[in-house]
Amino acid sequence: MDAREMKIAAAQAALAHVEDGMRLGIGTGSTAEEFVRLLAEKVAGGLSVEGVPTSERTARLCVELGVSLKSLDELPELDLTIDGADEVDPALRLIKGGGGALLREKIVAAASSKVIVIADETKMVDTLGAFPLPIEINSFGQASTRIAIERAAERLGLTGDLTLRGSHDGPFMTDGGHFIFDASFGRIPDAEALGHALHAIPGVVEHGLFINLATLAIIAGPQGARVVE
Ligand code: ABF
Repeated sequence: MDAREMKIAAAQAALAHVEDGMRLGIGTGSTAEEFVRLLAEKVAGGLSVEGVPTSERTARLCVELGVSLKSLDELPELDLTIDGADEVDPALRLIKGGGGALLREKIVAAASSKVIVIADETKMVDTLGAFPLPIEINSFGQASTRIAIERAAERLGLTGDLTLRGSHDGPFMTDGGHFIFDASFGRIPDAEALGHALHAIPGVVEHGLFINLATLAIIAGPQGARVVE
């Protein structure tokens, strides 16, 4: 199986958890997009679900493929969300936000009774942190927010570069109009403590540590998909 086939295998296994009539959070990223394609086939075959997308990018794909959408305000409580991740540890703590949609992803996940993470096995790690942690920030006062993040991380024994995401055209802007720092702290032994410390900084809108949100993960490898819960 190549990388894309593993993503499809994880997405296929997740589709088995989708039932007729469900209110469904729909994730962002290439693995979630494989899920949307498979879901759209089921919808074309008669499955009825109402989807809440976690990004404008996912919303566009759903519309293109005929998956019916509602806003989270129309459906404030969801049965199930299916989304990708950048890293998954054995306790189902996640790093998310590589795709830039972490704020909506976290709001949608928190509004869901169940959250299924779909990923290929390269995303499984013993300890989070090899993937730079995305931190969504308000653009106002970004230099002060940077210093506050660095100091908070240092108090937890973490150091590393914070890179403002973007290109020569300017900073990357999230669907909510914010910026993202990608923080290369390396291994994060206490993700809960870092999460609390980041939330205490006024300029931090949200961070990509997803703790106590995932119900189970479907991890696909060359031999097929397995469930971690
Ligand atoms: C979203 O997409 C993210 O939270 C994560 O950053 C990314 C994973 O993308 P992919 O499935 O393309 O690796 O789920």
